[in-house]
Amino acid sequence: MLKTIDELTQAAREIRKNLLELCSKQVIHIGGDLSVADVMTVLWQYQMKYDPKNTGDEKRDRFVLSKGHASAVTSFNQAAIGCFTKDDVINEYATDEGRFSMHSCNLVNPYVEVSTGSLGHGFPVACGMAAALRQKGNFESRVYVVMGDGEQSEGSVWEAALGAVRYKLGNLVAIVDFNGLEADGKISEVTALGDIAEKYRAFGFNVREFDGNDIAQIKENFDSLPPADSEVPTVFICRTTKGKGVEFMENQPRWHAGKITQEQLAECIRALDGKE
Ligand SMILES: Cc1ncc(C[n+]2csc(CCOP(=O)(O)OP(=O)(O)O)c2C)c(N)n1
Repeated sequence: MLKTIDELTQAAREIRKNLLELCSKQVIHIGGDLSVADVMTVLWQYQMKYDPKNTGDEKRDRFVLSKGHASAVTSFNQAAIGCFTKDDVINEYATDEGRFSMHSCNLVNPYVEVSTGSLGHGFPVACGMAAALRQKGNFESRVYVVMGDGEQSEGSVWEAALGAVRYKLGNLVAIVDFNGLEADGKISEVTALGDIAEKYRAFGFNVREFDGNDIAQIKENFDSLPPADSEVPTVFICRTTKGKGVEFMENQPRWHAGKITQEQLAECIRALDGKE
């Protein structure tokens, strides 16, 4: 596992390069992959207790990608910790026999705990997993779940939030990738969420709000999580930029999903390497 902010910053850059390479071959949900890339890198390559060689370990942490369309950024992070290779992801993506596609599927990929894609479903399932762990007497494992801000308009999210507090799921860490955009435009114009942090606080969550594209802030918030055997669920409201790291994609709803040309790929890689 990685340890320092420098290592994690470099790793997040590699994840972005992987995403862009794949995006030059296939349509992927690039905007929301890039916004959550820093959080996912710190989560998978630093924070989570997860051994790819022992995926049935009861003591492992669980991960649920509730915004299931961010499958590519998940797969590349899983590749980085040895579940498979980066080239496996690129070569198999969206092929008939492949393990990787536009949404995460556990029928073909054993490193996916729960198949997702239909928004609003992963979070309730994650709450159920967290409740089951506590009922089975496992007070060591955590359940991490990543949601989108657009996804917050699903009613099931708020039913699950009620349950998370009611069942004292201190082992639950919900992460909202608050990039301000969903597929059709601005959150504030599609389904305004108001003060999301205040809403979760009112439900009874331990709320942290920070810059979700700042590796140091992300790491600090993971480092200071309450113990897994505590009784109040945590939510991270991560302020991010959709398309982060690629200038022409940043804050552009058009880049919710798409494909880039080889010329664009070269331009993006140069920019990420700081040569422009
Ligand atoms: C129930 C459901 N409705 C609609 C969609 C289609 N859809 C896929 S992604 C998306 C936008 C989601 O926005 P957000 O959660 O903010 O994700 P991000 O912008 O981070 O990619 C929509 C509406 C879906 N996958 N599931």
